[in-house]
Amino acid sequence: MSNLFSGRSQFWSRRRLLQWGLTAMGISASAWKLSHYPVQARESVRIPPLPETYQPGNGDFEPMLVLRDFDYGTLKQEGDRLVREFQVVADHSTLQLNRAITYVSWNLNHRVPGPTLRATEGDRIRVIFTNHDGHSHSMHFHGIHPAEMDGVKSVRRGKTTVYEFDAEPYGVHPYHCHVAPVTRHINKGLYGLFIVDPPGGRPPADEMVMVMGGYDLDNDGSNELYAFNGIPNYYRDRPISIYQNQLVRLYILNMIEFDPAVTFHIHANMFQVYKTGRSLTANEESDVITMGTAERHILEFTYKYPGKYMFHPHQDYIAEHGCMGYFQVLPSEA
Ligand SMILES: [Cu+2]
Repeated sequence: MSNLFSGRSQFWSRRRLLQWGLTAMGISASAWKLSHYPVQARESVRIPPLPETYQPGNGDFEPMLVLRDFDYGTLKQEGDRLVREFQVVADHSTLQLNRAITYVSWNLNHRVPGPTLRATEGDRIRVIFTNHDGHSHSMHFHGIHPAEMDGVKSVRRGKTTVYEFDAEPYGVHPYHCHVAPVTRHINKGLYGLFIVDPPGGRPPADEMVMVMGGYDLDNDGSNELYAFNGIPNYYRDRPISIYQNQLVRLYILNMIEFDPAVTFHIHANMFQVYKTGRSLTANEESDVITMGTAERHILEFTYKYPGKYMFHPHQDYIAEHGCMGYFQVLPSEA
């Protein structure tokens, strides 16, 4: 953990860890801050503290923080219009994927996935995108917007471009670099989630984000490693604490290139599926859902019994090469 704060993402890691009440010297069981949560959710949702034994990873960013980190941007009043402004920087950094393998990722705001941008349907959003990487990149959003905001034009090194449009429709949308070869730019780490909340919001829940990605380490057109939120096996080695009998809302996105589709499965439970986040009532109930590349959903579930439960894609090769995690369900009275 000595190099937790090393390198270019020192600012991000330190700031985030401090913000969440953690320190580099010893991760305590301080309560997670709820400052990023919508007002209606803050009052009734409890986020478990990190276990006393929690050890941060040795990389540039903490997937445990990425999990519940939502970027609502900065609100700006411009005349009679309110604009939600986001800052996104493309760059490269070396990820420690496991004890043996380091990998130069191309990423946004020094993390893989990039920031989870969040707005409410109808908000005017402005994304100020600056490219500090040596390669040209862009940000292409899914959702509805004018052609000139579609993000398929390259932004060269040192240049800034602005994407501005109304957030619509409500749902869960990916964004990703759209510079050719797109597969490579996505595989290197240039993707993330754009959550558009319905005007009335959703019921309170412990909300979290998981983005599934792959790493083609040797450029052979297939992935050797996979991950939830950037680092292989992170949540296998550091289970995600949740509370028994409390609703979990999982925003999940498959951005794995080369494999045509993957599933997502949770153990010992069922989830409600809100396809593409485009409805306020569930479309179906299951314990396994199939997603092609760029498909995403909201999954809601509540664990009835305390204990430790796996989640993973049911493609076992992918699960056994990094896409593996656990929920640690704590008794509700804990
Ligand atoms: Cu790119």
